[in-house]
Amino acid sequence: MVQDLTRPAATPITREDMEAFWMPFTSNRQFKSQPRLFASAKDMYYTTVDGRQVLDGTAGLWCVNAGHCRPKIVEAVQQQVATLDYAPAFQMGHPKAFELADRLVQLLPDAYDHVFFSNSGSEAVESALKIAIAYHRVRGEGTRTRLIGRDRGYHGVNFGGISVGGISTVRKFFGSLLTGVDHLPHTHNLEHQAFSKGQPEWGSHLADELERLVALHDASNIAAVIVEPVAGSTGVLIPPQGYLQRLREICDKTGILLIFDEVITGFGRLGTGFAADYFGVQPDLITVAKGITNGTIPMGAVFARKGIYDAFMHGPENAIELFHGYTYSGHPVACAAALATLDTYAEEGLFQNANSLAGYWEDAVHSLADLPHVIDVRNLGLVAGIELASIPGKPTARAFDCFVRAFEQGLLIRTTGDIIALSPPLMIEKHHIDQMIGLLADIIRTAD
Ligand code: PXG
Ligand code: PLP
Repeated sequence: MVQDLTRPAATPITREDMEAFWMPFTSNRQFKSQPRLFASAKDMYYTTVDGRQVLDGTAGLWCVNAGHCRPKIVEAVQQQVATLDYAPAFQMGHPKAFELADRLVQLLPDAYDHVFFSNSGSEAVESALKIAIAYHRVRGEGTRTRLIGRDRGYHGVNFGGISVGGISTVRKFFGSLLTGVDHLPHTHNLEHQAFSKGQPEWGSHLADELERLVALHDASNIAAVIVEPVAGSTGVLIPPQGYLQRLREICDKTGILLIFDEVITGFGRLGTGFAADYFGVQPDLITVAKGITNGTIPMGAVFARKGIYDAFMHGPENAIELFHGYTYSGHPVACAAALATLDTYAEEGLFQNANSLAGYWEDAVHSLADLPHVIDVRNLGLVAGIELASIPGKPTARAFDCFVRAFEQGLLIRTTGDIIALSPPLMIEKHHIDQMIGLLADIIRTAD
C-alpha cells in the first residue's frame, strides 16, 4: 500500500513510493534518496510534510507573485470549477476569457490590443513564434521565416523554444531542432559587470550583433528576434543600459518583429506590470505565463501589438484566420484564477510594493558581496543573482549544496549552475528580506 504523501509522515516516505513519477528537470535519483516535499503553503511560507516552515525565496518557480493560497484566488477557482468546468475553446467560448483578455489589455501599455491564450510559458513561446511567421506571410512577406534567439536564452521546452533558446545542456539531447535559427551573444560579462547594482553600464554594443545577422541573411528572410528582457533561469542576466532600446531600433529599421519573453518579468517582478514598462521598450509580441494566475492554474498568453491581429482579419468572415490553438486556451478555471490574481495585485498594490522595496532589496543582496566564494551579486526589481565560484572540477556542486542546506534551514532558493537566484513573492516585507538574507549569509559562509 502506497502511503499518503500529503499527511505529516510518521514514517519516512520510501523510495518505492516515489519511483513512478519521472520528475521534470530534477536529479531523480538524488531527490528520491533525499526527498524535499511540501504539504501546504500560506503567504510567504511553505510547510514541509514534516511540519517545518520554509520561507519562499523564489515565489515557487518565479510564479507565485501574490504569495500562497491567497483567499480571493482560492475562492474564485473553487466557484468556477463548480459552475463551468470547461467550455470548448474552438468555435465556442465563455464570458470570462473575453473579460480576462480585456483586463489584460487594460493593464498593458497602450500599444497592445489582443491576447492569445496558452497553458504555459513554453506554449506561449511556440504561439508567439508561429504568430510572427504567419504575420509576415499574411502580409505578403512569406520569405521572412528565420528566427533569432540568444545564447543563454530560456524559452521553455518545446521544439521552437529550445531552438531559439541557448542552453547547450538542453540542446545537446534533442537533435537538429528548427532550421533557420541564429543566436545573438548573451550580454553577461563578469570582467566588465561584476557587482553592478541594477543595469550594468557595459554591453549595449552587443545588440549590434543583430545588424550583423541582418547583413548576413538580409532582413527579408528574418521573421523575429526573441529575448528575455531579463534572463531568469540561466542565472539572472540583467540587460546592459541601452541594449534593449538598441534591439528595438534595429527591428524598427528592418521590419523584424521583436518578441519579449516576459514569462518571468511579467506581472510585477520588476516593480512594474511588465519589463516593457520598466525599460520603456515596446516589443511587438510579449509572452507571459506564471504570474498571470499566480501559479495556481496553468496558463500562458501572447500579447500582440496593435495591427498584428488586424493583419489576419481578411478573407471570408467564416474562415479561420489562425490555424493554431490549444484544447485549454482560455480555460474557464484558469481565467477565473487570473481575474482574481489581477484583483489581488491591484487591491494590495503588489507591483508598487515590489517597486518601493527594490532599493532595500538591492542593499540587502549586495551585503552578501564579501562572503567567501561570491564572485558576483546582481539585481533588478525583486530579482537577484548571487554567483559563486565553482569548486574546481565540480561545477554546480557548491550552489546545489547551498540549496539543500537552505531548504533544511528553512529557506527555498533556486540554483542554476553555481548561481543562486532569488525572486520572492511581491507581498514580501522588510523583515522577510532580513530573514532571507540572514539565512543565506550563514549558508554561503559555511559552504564547502
Ligand atoms: N520563457 C521563459 C523566459 C521562462 O523563464 C518559460 C518560457 C517556459 O514556461 P513554462 O511555463 O512552460 O515552464 C520559462 C520558464 C528556473 C525556472 O528555475 C524557470 C522557468 C521554469 C522552471 C524553472 O529558473 N522558466
Ligand atoms: N494529441 C492528440 C491525439 C489530440 O487529439 C490533441 C488535441 O485534440 C492534442 C494532441 C493536442 O492537445 P492540446 O490541445 O491539449 O495541446
